[in-house]
Amino acid sequence: MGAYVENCIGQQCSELVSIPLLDNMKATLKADLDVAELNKVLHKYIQQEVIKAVKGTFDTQMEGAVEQITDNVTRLTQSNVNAAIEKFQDCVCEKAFVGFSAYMSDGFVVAHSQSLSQGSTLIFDRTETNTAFVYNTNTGVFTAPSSGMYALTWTICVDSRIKDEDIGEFGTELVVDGQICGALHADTEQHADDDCSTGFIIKNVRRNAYVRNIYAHQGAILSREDRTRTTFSGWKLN
Ligand SMILES: [Ca+2]
Repeated sequence: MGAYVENCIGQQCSELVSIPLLDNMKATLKADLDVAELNKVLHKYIQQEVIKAVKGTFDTQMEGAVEQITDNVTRLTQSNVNAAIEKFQDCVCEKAFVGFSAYMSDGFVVAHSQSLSQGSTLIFDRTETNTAFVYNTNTGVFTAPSSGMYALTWTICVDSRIKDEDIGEFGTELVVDGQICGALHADTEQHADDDCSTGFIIKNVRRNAYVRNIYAHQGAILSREDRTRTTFSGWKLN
């Protein structure tokens, strides 16, 4: 071997390594090994380990980044969707019609008229329109589902053919949130000559509204399908 080491030339010498050995004489021997193949294997092994380590770190970081981006996009998208839904719901609520249109029916009006005394609430027992039952046909009170500007109108007709002390005369007033906001009077003095009056108001309503009788009446309110109707209506403006 010694001869091989000594005989090596140029680059070939770098592929040799000298290892001290001991023989039975406990004298140092010397072995020269060719490690060229081992170097190649080690080089390849180290290269693979480095690639594996770098790739592992890169993949982990990329997975984290992708996850973060996905979360952000999901949150942003969800936020936009929720905002769009709320806007749509607000829009739908704002545009939903709120109102009622009530009248006194044929079979109800005469007995109801005769039961009224000063301060009694007029009851319109039937409705053509009554969104979410805002008008109560038992109490005669319209309850605003939300405060805001409302249009309110009522028409009172008196019957010229029904007589007690005299033929038809009724006085009424509109009460909004406990305050008198309008009044009207209908009176006929001649048989077969009915009389009607209409009141109209635009008013901010916070709680409720109703029509009440304001003095002792004569005869009966007129509300007949073959002649005319006595009505009370209201609707929200905004
Ligand atoms: Ca009269």
